[in-house]
Amino acid sequence: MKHILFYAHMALLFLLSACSGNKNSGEPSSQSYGSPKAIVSSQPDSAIHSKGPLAFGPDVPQLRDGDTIDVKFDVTHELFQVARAVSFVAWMYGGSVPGPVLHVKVGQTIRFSMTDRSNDTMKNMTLQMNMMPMPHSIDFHAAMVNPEDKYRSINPGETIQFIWTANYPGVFMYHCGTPMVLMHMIYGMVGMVIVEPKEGYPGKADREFAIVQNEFYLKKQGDVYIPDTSIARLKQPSFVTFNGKVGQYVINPLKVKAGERIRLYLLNAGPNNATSFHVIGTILDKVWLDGNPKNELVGLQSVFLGPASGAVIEFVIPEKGRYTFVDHSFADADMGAMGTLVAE
Ligand SMILES: [Cu+2]
Repeated sequence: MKHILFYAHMALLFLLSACSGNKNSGEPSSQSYGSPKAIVSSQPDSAIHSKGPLAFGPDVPQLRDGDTIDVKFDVTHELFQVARAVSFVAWMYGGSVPGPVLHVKVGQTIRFSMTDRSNDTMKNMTLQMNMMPMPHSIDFHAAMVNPEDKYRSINPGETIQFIWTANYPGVFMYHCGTPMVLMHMIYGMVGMVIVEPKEGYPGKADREFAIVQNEFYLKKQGDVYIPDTSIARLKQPSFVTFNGKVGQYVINPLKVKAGERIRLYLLNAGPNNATSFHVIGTILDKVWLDGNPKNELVGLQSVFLGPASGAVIEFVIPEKGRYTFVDHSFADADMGAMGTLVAE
């Protein structure tokens, strides 16, 4: 009898462990590691510069169905305006700073393609901007692949293609990893990937926004500005922004309604400084650190994120009014990391 009980007990333990998946990570055991070698070719793979479940913050792109998702965003060098009368030639993913938000879910495989078009766009620019075509690359923090292969630099005119599978839910960063990395990041090469849990984020929100915080380090040169690596090394930003433009949501507030539950996907792209994100007039009801619902914190006045950290933040708008959101490290708010939610 004792033996039967022992075997029944072991069988139950086995069944329980099989159901709960990978005990080490707390994530399902069906994770996918690595992928076939990246392909680099000397031609653009199409005339289209971007495709996939992409949108520019504060918009959150729609998820797409299917196990494999085609995603493409190319690199260009273009003039970008950070603040009134402050523009510089930025290095962009998908034509903006930060790059587009990519939205996928756990288990989906991303078939990614990127052409370095820094040579194309430069043809349209004046010489005094003094900008050369440049090798670039992309590093997805949401992927688990060999960085020497997938995150390698490609030359102007070349295309890199590789696949990766989303294993963990979260709000992840992507960025250019071409040396000098600090320089490529302060030129604008950062962006957000939202990986939803397979079954979606728990609960329901009335409204969603995606916000990337990042720093700009600029000095004036002629009529335009240029990023300055020496002040970036000192970690003394010229501007700190939400989605790339100083105070843009003070000028054009995000519209919400009293009583609504807001879900914010927040990424601190840095590259150097932390953020202490706070919404004046409410409390952060739920915070999933790095966007994984297993990392839940509740009732926070602010959420502190170092560079390359993200969070899903939910809060309720208690009543009609104007709710300012800031990096509560107030030097950063003063340099542009400030926005407004207007509740009618
Ligand atoms: Cu780059």
